[in-house]
Amino acid sequence: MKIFPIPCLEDNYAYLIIDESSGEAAVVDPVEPEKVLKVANDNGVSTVKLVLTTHHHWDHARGNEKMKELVPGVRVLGGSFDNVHGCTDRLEHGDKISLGRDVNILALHTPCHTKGHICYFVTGKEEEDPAVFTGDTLFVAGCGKFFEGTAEQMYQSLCMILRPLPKQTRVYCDHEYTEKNLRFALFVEPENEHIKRKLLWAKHQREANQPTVPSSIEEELYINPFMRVDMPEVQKRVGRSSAVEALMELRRMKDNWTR
Ligand code: GBP
Ligand code: ZN
Repeated sequence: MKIFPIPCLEDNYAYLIIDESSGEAAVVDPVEPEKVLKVANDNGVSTVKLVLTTHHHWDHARGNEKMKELVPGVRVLGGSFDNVHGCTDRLEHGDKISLGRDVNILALHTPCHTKGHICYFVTGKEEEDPAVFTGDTLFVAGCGKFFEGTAEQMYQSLCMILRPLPKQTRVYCDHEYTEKNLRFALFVEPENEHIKRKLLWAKHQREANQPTVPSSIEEELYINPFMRVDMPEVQKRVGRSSAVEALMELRRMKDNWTR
């Protein structure tokens, strides 16, 4: 499979996933449909079969109706509890969808940012690393705001559903927040060399106008404070003694973080 990040709006990403054997494609959160379809055309896509919607927020789902007009017959997938614009197929946790010959997609229900948020775990040929499209649940070195859920739910989503994915899984999130997230991460863990190195790298990437996606699940285990809440040193740093409480406190701190 081939994956193209497509910058949209201010700091969003849509994604194009191509099954090379068939030329069929899926698109993740195509908020600017024309932009996404141009990348598809330029890269030999025969048909866009699927829209994979992570959640109902307008900066992710607003392009769905337009996609249906431009690509008759396209299926629009979205979480059952999320009332997604233009949704044709409501997904439950564990639903499987195939694309072309080699691509398989697994829906992971990761509530909290929104009630019906879905992450998509995508595998291609056996020798290829899998990918996970994490919407606004998991960002590189960060996580989404808790708009429709609790810290308990975000802990489940981040630490019980996403964290156990294969370590080499590539992480494609929906916003370019990496630099700010890493500056916050370094405030939480000032001694963490992985965060320092990643921050330098992220600055270079952005100066060169390049995306900071993908990271990997393994990398997130080293740099993402919200995924590291089980560690005593992180709990200590935020003055909490359980993982869920540390997650709640980290989110509160980040919401008020202005640097
Ligand atoms: C900043 O601090 O840099 N630009 C600001 C943050 C996702 S977008 C903007 C912000 O709040 N972003 C959201 C988030 O979860 N951020 C995590 C973080 O800052 O750590 N959105 O567009 C947001 O989900 C939205 C759309 C929200 C419709 C509510 C509705 Br309704
Ligand atoms: Zn959102």
